[in-house]
Amino acid sequence: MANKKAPIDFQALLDEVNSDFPVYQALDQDGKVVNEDLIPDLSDDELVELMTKMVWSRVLDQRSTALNRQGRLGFFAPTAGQEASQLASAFAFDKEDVLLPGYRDVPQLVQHGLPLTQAFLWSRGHVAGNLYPEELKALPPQIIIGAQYVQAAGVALGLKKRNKKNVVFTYTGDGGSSQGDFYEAINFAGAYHANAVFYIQNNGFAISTPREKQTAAKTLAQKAVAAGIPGIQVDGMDPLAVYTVSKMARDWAISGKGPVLIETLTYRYGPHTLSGDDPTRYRSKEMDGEWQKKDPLIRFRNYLVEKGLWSEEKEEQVIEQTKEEIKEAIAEADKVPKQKVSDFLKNMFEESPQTIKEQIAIYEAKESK
Ligand SMILES: Cc1ncc(C[n+]2csc(CCOP(=O)(O)OP(=O)(O)O)c2C)c(N)n1
Ligand SMILES: [Mg+2]
Repeated sequence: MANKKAPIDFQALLDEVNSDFPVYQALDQDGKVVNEDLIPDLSDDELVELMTKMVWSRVLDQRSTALNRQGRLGFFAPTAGQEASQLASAFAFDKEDVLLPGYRDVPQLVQHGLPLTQAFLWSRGHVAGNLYPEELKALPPQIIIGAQYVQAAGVALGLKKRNKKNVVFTYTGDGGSSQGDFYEAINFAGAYHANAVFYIQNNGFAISTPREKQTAAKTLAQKAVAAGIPGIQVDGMDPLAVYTVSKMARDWAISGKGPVLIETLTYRYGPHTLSGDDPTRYRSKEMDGEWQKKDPLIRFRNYLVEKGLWSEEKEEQVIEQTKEEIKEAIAEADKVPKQKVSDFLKNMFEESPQTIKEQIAIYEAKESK
């Protein structure tokens, strides 16, 4: 074989697989329009509504962190930095669309209709946090990485079979995109052209594991290729680009063409969760600083101020209202009687099997003492 030209060029094959997936962006980091085509057709009121939701989410993150440190909240996965990725995506969906969130997606869930008090109860591991109002089209946040994707594929097929003009939207992370569940779900949903929009919120890390260690693939969006569905990367710090791409993906899925996979490029400013993670062990100050320059709130604020739609006073008002809302919701949560193990067990099955019945009896006896 010496000197003979190789019959197959593996490098060329690889380059083709890793061919460019453009990153869509509407606003640059200063809030200047860089792609007019991606500016959505939202009214002034809707633009203000979206900014209000993003500011609300930032305050919720700050207050939840404080409440957690005071021992007044249980599990909390910080969201600051991901407001465009989370709230601007969810803004493209309808109340009748079904949300399947992960543990970091509580802001979208509350905006979709989960009372904040229940979100806090969920944080505390209270069973009442999972008893959803009938009209809320959502499942509780999934803790098992990627599992919500498989559930989403099933729910999406159900919507399709019932000829519903609605979709499922679901979120996982860069780490989640390595799970078997992830591939199975996009493959199955693709095969059945099910009504689903799948998000990968690529915040660069799965706890401490960096994106480069997650996969040799150049982008996470290109994983869509193997499922035969469109995959797209979007600047996840740019609310208008995230919204536009989401709206288009929803339209595509509803029209019967099948699911879409969206990778949002984003960053979490805080630790993975407040249960002991120290991000300074795996991220540098420089890296944090680079991403903070891309902040979705700064960008959108600049854009809206320029249009005369936003001001410091307006933002202060939203911050104060949100703090008040949080104060009331946590006070409501405090009124709910403490979690009983027996109630937890009773919530597992509609008709408890014998073994669970026995356990319920044991705990009820303990609890009545
Ligand atoms: C199946 C499974 N494996 C491992 C874990 C432990 N775990 C919790 S969060 C996490 C990292 C997930 O990272 P990513 O998908 O990037 O989401 P992010 O937390 O960054 O939003 C891991 C490994 C889990 N919850 N479920
Ligand atoms: Mg991640």
